[in-house]
Amino acid sequence: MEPVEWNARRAVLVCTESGREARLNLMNASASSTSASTVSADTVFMDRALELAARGVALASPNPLVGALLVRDGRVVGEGFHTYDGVRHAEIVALDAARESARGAALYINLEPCCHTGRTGPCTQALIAAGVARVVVAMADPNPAVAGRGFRELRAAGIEVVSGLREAEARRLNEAFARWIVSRKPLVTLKSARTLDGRLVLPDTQSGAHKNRRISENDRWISSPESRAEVQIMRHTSDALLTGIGTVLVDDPLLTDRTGLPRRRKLLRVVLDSRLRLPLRSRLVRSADGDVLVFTRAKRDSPKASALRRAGVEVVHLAGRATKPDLLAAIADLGRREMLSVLLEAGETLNSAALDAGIVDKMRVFLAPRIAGAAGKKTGAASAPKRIPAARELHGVTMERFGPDFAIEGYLRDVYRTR
Ligand code: AOF
Ligand code: ZN
Repeated sequence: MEPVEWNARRAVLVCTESGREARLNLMNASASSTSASTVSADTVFMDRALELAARGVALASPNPLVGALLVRDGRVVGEGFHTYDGVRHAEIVALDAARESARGAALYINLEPCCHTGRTGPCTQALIAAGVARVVVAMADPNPAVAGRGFRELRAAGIEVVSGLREAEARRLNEAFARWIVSRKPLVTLKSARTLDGRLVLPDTQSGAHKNRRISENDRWISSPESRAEVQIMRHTSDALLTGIGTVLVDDPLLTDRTGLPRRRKLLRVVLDSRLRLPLRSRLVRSADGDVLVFTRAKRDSPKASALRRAGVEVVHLAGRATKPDLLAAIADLGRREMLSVLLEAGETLNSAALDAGIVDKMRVFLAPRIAGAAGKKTGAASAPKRIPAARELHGVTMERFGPDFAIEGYLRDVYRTR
């Protein structure tokens, strides 16, 4: 069986790794509505390029997800995808596989070929030298070093260039790269799960704290097993996970990527903890292995900071007077660490602070058709606003079902348009 199968109808990627199935929900559910019977050969090959690109999930960052194939006389003569450690760009992997068969072939690729020298030479020149006749691309490269110049170089060499096929899917696939390459800030996705009476479900309630409360297996979770599996996929496709100390104290979450799928860098687990209250005995600290980072305003040389460092936690001091860590500074720091995507899994306080600070690009809310009732204490409730500001509208809103739950997703920022 193919390790990754592109399912255009449902606009999801089904990824099978060592018998394990995981849905990689990377595409916009509404973007791909073309039925299989009406797609052109070009579209079929572009879907293959997208499918190849998605194999680079968690392996390509901080580079984009790119897949490419070379087709001659209707036959695939070479294909490949980019991983950061593999260094070679996708089109070069495909060229190397096709060798002489590349002459006169068509290249299908989800991202504009580069024309600059970074860790590798310009792909445009390699394609020209190999005698590729036609290049079909889904989207322009948002990287300012390329941004259209790749197309111009290919056309100037007499290569036919077609652009824009499956563009919506391609843009969705590389939205985190687009956000980061232009702004040097990660794409931040706020994820939360709620009951129908609006109670917040904390990120990872299978914790010691909850075990002590003697709640039944069914009541420990409010969102469905299907939703929880989806959240694991969301963690897998993210470079970092951000939470607040409140959530850690209440819930003692692990916050790891447990999909079992390969990743180049561990999911960086980040806690905003202005007073450095993170318990040394928390599961987060006990499992720290170069992948736990705390932003704090506590003194750099405090005994607690030293103890956390000895336990393998990176403690980063945020300067300034405010009592709360500066969200913008934390996000900028994560961008400097080449974190393209941050998943925010926190309580009400941090969620609303993040929304107010304008760091949230995208939201995904899982609604579980259950009622917590009076017993479902509201966790970390933010104080009521003095006045209700004009509500912001999300765009590109889609909805998906996970078991009995509905996941509603939308964007607060067009990452392809703004800085
Ligand atoms: C990739 N993989 O397959 C393609 C990319 O530092 P470098 O040399 O790896 O260049 C990275 C840039 O190359 C990247 O930002 C993007 O603009 C362009 N195209 N990158 O990592 C690929 N085709
Ligand atoms: Zn390249």
